[in-house]
Amino acid sequence: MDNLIERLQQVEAEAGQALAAASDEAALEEWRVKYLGRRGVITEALRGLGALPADERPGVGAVANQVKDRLSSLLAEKQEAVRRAALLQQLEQRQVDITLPAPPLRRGQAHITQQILQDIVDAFARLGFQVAEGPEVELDYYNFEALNIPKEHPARDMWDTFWIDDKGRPGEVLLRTHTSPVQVRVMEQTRPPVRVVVPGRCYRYEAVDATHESIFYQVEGLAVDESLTMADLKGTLVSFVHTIFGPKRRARFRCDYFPFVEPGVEMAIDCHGCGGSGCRLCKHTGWIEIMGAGMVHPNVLAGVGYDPNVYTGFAFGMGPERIAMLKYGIDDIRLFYGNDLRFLRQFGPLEVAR
Ligand code: FA5
Repeated sequence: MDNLIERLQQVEAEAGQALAAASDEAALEEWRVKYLGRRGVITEALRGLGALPADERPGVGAVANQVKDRLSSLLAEKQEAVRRAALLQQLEQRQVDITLPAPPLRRGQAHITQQILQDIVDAFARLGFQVAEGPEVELDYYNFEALNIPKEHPARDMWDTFWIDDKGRPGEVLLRTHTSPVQVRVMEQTRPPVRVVVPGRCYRYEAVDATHESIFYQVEGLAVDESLTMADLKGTLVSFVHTIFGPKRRARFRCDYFPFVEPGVEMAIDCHGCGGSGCRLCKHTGWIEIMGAGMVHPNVLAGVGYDPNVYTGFAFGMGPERIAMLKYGIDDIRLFYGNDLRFLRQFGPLEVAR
């Protein structure tokens, strides 16, 4: 028994020295197989165990296990040291110059539609307008009826509508075709004076082309007070045009029809392509229409409980994509929502250094 234990101690000492000399992973593996492997030196040394009397075997077995455990933890330590040394060496060989500037990062930016919406809203905020919003899934009542467009009225044909099949309420729920219903919602909630702009998404069952999308934005405007006139409407909208397009743009108002205003107008600006002399862009008229507007119809005012004999107001509605198209010379509205980054990245910071 003593012999065996001595032999194990001898093996342990020898193994310790061998381990100290091993300096890479291959040598460590070789060492492991040699000393701790199934056919290794320790297993070999324990061959004689069977010849010992039964009561001595556990004592020797325990010593053997302790030796194995110690060697195993020595191995683990050494493996860690070797790995670390290899890593250090690797780092030294592959030195990185941390003072080099990093490659530029692309920074995100607001979508062109959001940018122009912000510009439009800012232009009106300067004139004292507040921002209001309303639901995109709207009731027929707000989208049409309260705007002086009763059921079966032919003016409904002006808006190709997506109807929503709401259980038990056929023909009552729709995707709003314009932001004008928010006029009514705002007036229901407030007393005059009112001055709001309403940016928001609208939906129409359109044949999509270069100037029509089926999902697009509008910005509505509404002002109601005791003595507002057409002059206020014109002054406000001309100021808006100058803020967005520059002080040289001229505005033209002509009669138009919308059931919820009386009188109704369309506003056009002189064509930036030709300065008003006529070109392909303005279809040789010299003018480009940018919005519908008018004095709020007395029926609409009365419908929300405003006395039309006391209060008057003006309202307008424009397509911000079209405003952006004119401002930036974009010739197809489908570019806005085609998710083509080559187009979108033109409207923001391209790259900035970290
Ligand atoms: C209206 O929707 C009225 N609610 C505007 C209004 C408000 C008039 C208040 C009077 C008082 P219209 O259908 O013309 O009007 O649309 C207004 C603007 O929305 C258009 O000039 C256009 O710029 C934009 N627009 C309309 N349909 C589309 C479409 N399919 N795609 C993109 N823009 C559109």
